This record gives sequence, C-alpha cells and structure tokens, in this order.
Amino acid sequence: MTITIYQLERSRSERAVWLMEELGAPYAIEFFARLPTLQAEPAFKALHPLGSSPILGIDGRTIAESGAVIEYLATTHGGGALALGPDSPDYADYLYWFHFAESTLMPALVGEIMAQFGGIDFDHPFRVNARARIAQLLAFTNARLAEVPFVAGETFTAADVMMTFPFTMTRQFVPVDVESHPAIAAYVERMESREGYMRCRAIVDRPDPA
Ligand SMILES: N[C@@H](CCC(=O)N[C@@H](CS)C(=O)NCC(=O)O)C(=O)O
Repeated sequence: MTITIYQLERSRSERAVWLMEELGAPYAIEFFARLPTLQAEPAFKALHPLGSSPILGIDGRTIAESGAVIEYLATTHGGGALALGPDSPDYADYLYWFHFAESTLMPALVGEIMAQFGGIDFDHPFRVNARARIAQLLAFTNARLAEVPFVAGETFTAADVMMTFPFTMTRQFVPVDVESHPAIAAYVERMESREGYMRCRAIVDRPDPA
C-alpha cells in the first residue's frame, strides 16, 4: 500500500505526518502552500472535490477529513499500535476524545478565528457567547487531563494525535488560553517533546513549504 500525505502548510494534515512518524511507517509526502486568504493553493484544491486539508492518497485514490484519515492510518499501519478497539477498557474514552477534537473543539475555535479575521467586533454578543463556550470546552479538557496523562487514559493513542492540534497550530491563528489550564499546558508540553512529534515538526515546518 502506498500512502501519500498531501501536506498543506500550517494545517491539520500535520496530524497524519505525526502519526506516521510515531508508527515508524513509510509514506510519501508532497508539500502545498496557502494563499494570502489562507485558502489552499489550486493544485491542492484539485486533489479532492472539497479541497480541505488533510487529504490522503491511498494507492492513487484520495480520502479526506481528519478523523477518517487518522483512523485509517492508525488501523492499517504499525500493527494498529496506536488505535484502541472494543477489547480495550479505554475504548469508549478513546472514541470520545478522538471525535471531540474535530466535532466539538475545533469548530468552536475555528468560529473564533473566522470572527477575528472577519473583523467582527470583539464584544459582539455572538463572540462573547462563543468565547464562553470555548472556556467551557477548555475547562472540561483540562479536568480530563488532570486525571490521566493521555486523553484515552494511560497510553498514548491516535486520540492524542487528534487532540493536540487544537492547542498547537490553532494558536497561530487565534489565542487559545492554554496557559491558565495547567493540565492542558503540561499535556501539550509532553506531546511536543515526543520524538515523533519533533520529527513531524522538522518535516512540516521546513522553511520553504511549497
Ligand atoms: N473537519 C475538516 C476540516 C478541514 C479544514 O477546514 N481544513 C483547513 C486547514 S486545517 C483547510 O484545508 N483550509 C484551507 C482551505 O479550505 O482551502 C477536517 O478535519 O478534515
């Protein structure tokens, strides 16, 4: 099976790179740039009808959507070492946090990014409510991470690959108050100091991303 990660700069596709680096699994990578509008360049858009990162090539066909891409790679590579299944006592927590990342947390953060870039008044009631929701989500995540070292429980899994991105890359676009959530801050530090994560950063943060 030939895997190609289409790496759009500063985007969710870095999760796929991180996961493959953690698994020590082989993959090809092609780099794409964002336009000043933050949209992906046309060559990236041409890869998939929706043109949003991540896009994964599997033997010449493509799939998209972070959850699908990460679940696919986690279950088909590295002997499934980073994917929990129904036989694990942590399976329900694994599924919950895996999906919470893109279904609840990221949409809330992206809403704030769009409001900020779109010039909506900081004190607009929609933004005030949205920030209250984000604060609730961060407090909730912090409480989880005060109890366990990894979101699924005692071991590092693909759910951590899903859950780290909202606190790392997203901060480049909008302030995410990690500092006043000590368990999240410590978690992000733990994730960022993993060798697989550092290898991923060296790959995706190369000076000329295009
Ligand atoms: N829920 C989707 C969101 C995809 C998404 O919005 N990706 C962003 C980058 S992280 C993107 O491709 N933006 C550039 C564009 O749409 O042109 C997923 O997780 O795959």
